[in-house]
Amino acid sequence: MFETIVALATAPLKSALHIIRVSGDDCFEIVSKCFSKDIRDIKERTLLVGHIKNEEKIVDEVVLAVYKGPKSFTGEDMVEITCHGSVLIANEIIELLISKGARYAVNGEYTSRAFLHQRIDLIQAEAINDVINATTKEAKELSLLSLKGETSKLISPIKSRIADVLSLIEVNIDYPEYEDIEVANKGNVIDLVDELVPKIDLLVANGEKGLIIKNGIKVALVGKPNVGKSSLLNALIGENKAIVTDIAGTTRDIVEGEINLNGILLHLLDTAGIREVEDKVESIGVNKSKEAIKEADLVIVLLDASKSLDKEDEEILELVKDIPHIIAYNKIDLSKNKDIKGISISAINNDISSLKEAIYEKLGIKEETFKTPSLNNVRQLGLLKNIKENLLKAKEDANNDLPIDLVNVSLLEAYNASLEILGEYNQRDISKEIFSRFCVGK
Ligand SMILES: Nc1nc2c(ncn2[C@@H]2O[C@H](COP(=O)(O)OP(=O)(O)OP(=O)(O)O)[C@@H](O)[C@H]2O)c(=O)[nH]1
Ligand SMILES: [Mg+2]
Repeated sequence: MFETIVALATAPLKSALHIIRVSGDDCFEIVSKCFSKDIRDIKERTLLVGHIKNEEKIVDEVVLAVYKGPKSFTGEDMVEITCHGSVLIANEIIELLISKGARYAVNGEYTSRAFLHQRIDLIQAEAINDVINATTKEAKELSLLSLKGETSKLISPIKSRIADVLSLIEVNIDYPEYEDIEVANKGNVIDLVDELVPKIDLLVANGEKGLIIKNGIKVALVGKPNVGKSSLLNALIGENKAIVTDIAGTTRDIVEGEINLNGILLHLLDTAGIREVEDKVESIGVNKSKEAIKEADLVIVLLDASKSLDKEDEEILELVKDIPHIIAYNKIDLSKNKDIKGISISAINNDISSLKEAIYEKLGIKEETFKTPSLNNVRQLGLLKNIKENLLKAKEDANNDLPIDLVNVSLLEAYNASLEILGEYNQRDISKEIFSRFCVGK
């Protein structure tokens, strides 16, 4: 029994039109109570023009898109009411539908219904959110690939290969009397793990890049005072957001900016120059800079090309040594020392292209990465790593000659994690897997 839910699908603002979605077992019944035509017997997807009526009073002239389940987004009987774009009208229609037996939907409920009715898997459900929240064209396109089911296809073969070996072992354990079944041995497990682990490693690497395309990265600009960090932030974002002066210690708090670098969103953090200070406010700023280093996905260490490296620079380089970083020399226009090795820029002259290229290169994103479907959220990546760990455990147990039913425990864990990626965990039926592969019941 699926209650009938109703909600506004468009933003609650004045606009040309609004769309109200209704979905559930009594959808057609409820809509018929307030529409000028009876839609209860509609069997095919159709469009109808008519009036929404509260008893005899006309509320609005509308277009109804009627979807007979299961051929609808949710998989249920569903109606989309397109009305005029006044929030008052939309609310009046929603209230009317609620008075006739619908209830207001909670966040994500239409998508969760689509998942429950197996119209989409969990990866696709997550992708719907990603498409809506994408902040770059590239992120949106990557999420659309997941929505189309391309990402789900990456995990299905892995799930299926684990199921092959798992079911072979289970059959051996459960039906030892059958002689025409291949005997499961540790070789089956070792071959499986050797085949799948490199594939999983590739999926993880692609997924991590997909995560960068979707969410962008945090980039901290750090260095001692006066090297030009705030000038660099301003040059990167193309506006004078951060205060720039020749006084060391100008920036006290983090100043944020954002740019789209060839399709990757960079969340930039300009920080206070790091040095030993007595001043209370500045020292709080310096602590914040150190925190920013720890939180950043990438740190740009700025050095002054017109001066020699000193102890303060060395200390900052020490702070970032275990964090992905790029070293860049600023104020190259002042530098008499022409043979600087590394990236050299001049922030105040907007001569920063070599740094932008270095950032992009460091991310390892290629043209084709944008078109490569990937398991690119934290949940999916965590489960992928879980599959790998369990496969490696199964191989270790097999190599240690543990009984096959014990080796099987980790294999089953890996299989369950692959189901969980697709959101199929609760639908799992291992016996179905077994019987689909073997004629055990013959
Ligand atoms: N010649 C030259 N001067 C620069 C360049 N970049 C910045 N400056 C100057 O260096 C001084 C310090 O610049 P800021 O951007 O405020 O330096 P900062 O690293 O943010 O300094 P703090 O906020 O004090 O840590 C200013 O006078 C800038 O005009 C550059 O590429 N060339
Ligand atoms: Mg500054």
